[in-house]
Parts: sequence; C-alpha cells; structure tokens
Amino acid sequence: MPTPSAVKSRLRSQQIETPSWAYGNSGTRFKVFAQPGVPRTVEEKIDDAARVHALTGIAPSIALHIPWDRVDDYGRLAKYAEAAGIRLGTVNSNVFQDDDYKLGSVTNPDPRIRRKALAHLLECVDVMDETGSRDLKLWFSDGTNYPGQDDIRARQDRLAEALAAVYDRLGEHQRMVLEYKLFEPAFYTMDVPDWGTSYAHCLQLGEKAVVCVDTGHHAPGTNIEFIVAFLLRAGKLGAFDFNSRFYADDDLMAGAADPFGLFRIMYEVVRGGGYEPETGVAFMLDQCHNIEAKIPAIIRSVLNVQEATAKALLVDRDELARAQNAGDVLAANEVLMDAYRTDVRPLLAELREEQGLDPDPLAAYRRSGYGERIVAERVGGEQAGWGA
Ligand SMILES: [Mn+2]
Repeated sequence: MPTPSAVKSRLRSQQIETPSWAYGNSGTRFKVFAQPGVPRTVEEKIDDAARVHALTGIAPSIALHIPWDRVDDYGRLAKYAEAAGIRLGTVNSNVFQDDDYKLGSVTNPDPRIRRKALAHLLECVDVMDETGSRDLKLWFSDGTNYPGQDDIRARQDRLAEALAAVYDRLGEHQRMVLEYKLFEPAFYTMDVPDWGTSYAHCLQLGEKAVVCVDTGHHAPGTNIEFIVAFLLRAGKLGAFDFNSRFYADDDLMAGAADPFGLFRIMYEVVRGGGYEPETGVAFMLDQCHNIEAKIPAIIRSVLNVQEATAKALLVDRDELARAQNAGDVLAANEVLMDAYRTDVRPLLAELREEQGLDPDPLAAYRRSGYGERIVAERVGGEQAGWGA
C-alpha cells in the first residue's frame, strides 16, 4: 500500500471547482425554498467560493454560468476573484431558459433560433477570452417529447454544425467540454443523451473537444467508472460534474448517495492517469442545495471528493495487478476493498494541519460566524438563483 506521506503529497495538488449556481437559490421542479444570506451578485458568489477554498484548500476556482453571472467587465471580475484568493474557471453556457428554446436551441428546426443559440455560445467564448478560462461547458436541453416530433438525424446535423462553429472559434488553449444527459427536459429523445454521442461528436471535432461526465446523468445502474476508464484511454475525458443521485438528476451532494461509486470512479481516474494535472481533467461540482445550507453543503461535497480520492490513491496497485494477472478474483477485489474501507479522515486532518488549515473545515466554518454574517449583511437587492 502507498505510504500515508505519498498519498498526502499527491492530495496536495488536488483542485475541485465549485459552481456559482450552487451558492444561489435553486429548486426542484416544484418549488424554490429561498434561504437568507444567499448571494445577490456574482461577486458575493465569489466571496462564498473563496470561503470554501480558504477552509478546504482544494477549491481554488469557481465555474460561471452565462447569463446568470453576466457582468459588464469580466476582466474586473477576474481581478475580484484573484483578490478573494480564487480564480474564475469553466464558463457554462445556457441555451435552455428562453421561450425561444421550447423546441430546442442549436437543433431547433427554426434557423433563426439556431443562430440565436450559436451567438450565445460564441459570446461565451468571448467571455472566456476575458476571464482567461480554459473550458467552455456545453449542455443542451435539446430533444423531443414525441415520436415523429422532429427528424432525429437532421437534429444531429444541426448539432454538428453548431459545435463545429464554436470549435472553430476556440483559442489555442481553450477547450469545449460536451456534457450529455439521458433524459429531462426531453423525454423521447435527447440530442446528446449519452457519453457515446458526446464522444462521437468530440472525436469528429478534434482534440480541443472533450467529454464531460456528469455523474447524475445516466440510467440507474450505469457503470460510470467504465465510462471514465474508456474515455481516459481514448484521451477524451475532459471534465467531471460531480453530484450524487438516488433516482434521476438529483444534484445531491457528491458522495452522499453512493460514496463507494465515487471511490470507484476516482480509482479509475487515478488508474487512467486522469489525476495527473497534464491530462487536463477538470474536477467540478454541479449541484443544487435545496433544503440544506449551501456553503456547508459545498464544503461537505468537496471533502467527500477528497476522501474518495485519498482512498483511490491508497489502492495497492502492484498488489492489485499481481492478483489480476494471477486470475485471483477474491484477492483482487480484496485489494480494492482494503483501500475503500480505510478510514482516511485522520490522514486528511493531518494533511490540512500540515497546510495550515483547520483539520475540520466544517467545524471551522461554523465557528467562523460567516453564515450568520452573510444573513445579516445580504439584505435588500435580489437574491441570486435559477433564471436570475
Ligand atoms: Mn452537469
């Protein structure tokens, strides 16, 4: 088994991006339960993300969502983030909230609406030029609800055309990460329903197009770590949107519903070289906190990913390879489970103390009074939230 100090040294380089929208109000399809103290501006979202980073030491960037985080001067926003101790990360596009997009955005049968959607995606690349962001994350709600509603193949053509236009606009060091989702909001066909569709489009586009695996966007029972292993082997794993789910796209705290699944994913990441920074895999959260306090929930999620990573790094890969090559099924399984069953909390507490952090970031957050302070200070104005 790797030594605790070897594991700690690899954990020091971990970076998990938190999403601006998780700090704002969000809801289920039925109700948004507003929370006091929620950010009113993108700057306040940055303040909250900076607080998460200050306490965990491994959340140094915040993902933006355009138009929810639209500002006049992105260069100034980048400087604001820098002064707060973090940086602006992935830019997420949004072509799913306008009435125009009822029948789709880039795959809409109406060329006017397709042009509008494409213009938004290109605007997002302009934003990236100003923020210095590397990644444009694309998720399309496009699809159909009824057989015959639209031509499935023509929609793929329209999708490919839009993706190619965005790809051509990317700068040398910019990438597009293409997310997929099995269903919802469309229920008959989604235009990018699965990793295979995303992979096929990315392959055709070129090396700056890579796949984003959102852990909540699969059919129940899907073996996500297989997808991770496959995409890493193909050099096409671009990013993760971490969250956990019991049923559909639940967007619950990462590692809450299935910590073992998160460990298995992180093991394949480590095994496939995806943990090496030069591989370029972005580790992000994509969550909504509807009934729980937002900042502590994000801290908890970051810590859950860190914990799963620590366990994955603890796997004795030499021993595992020996057992696998000998065809020793039980021994191989035991090597993996030994790592999973290891309580890494003392090791992580030690790591934080070595980094000058509180060994218990959640307790430190509660003691800090930050939660009470933002409730007192953030009055008036409009609270940030979905569609705001
Ligand atoms: Mn996502």
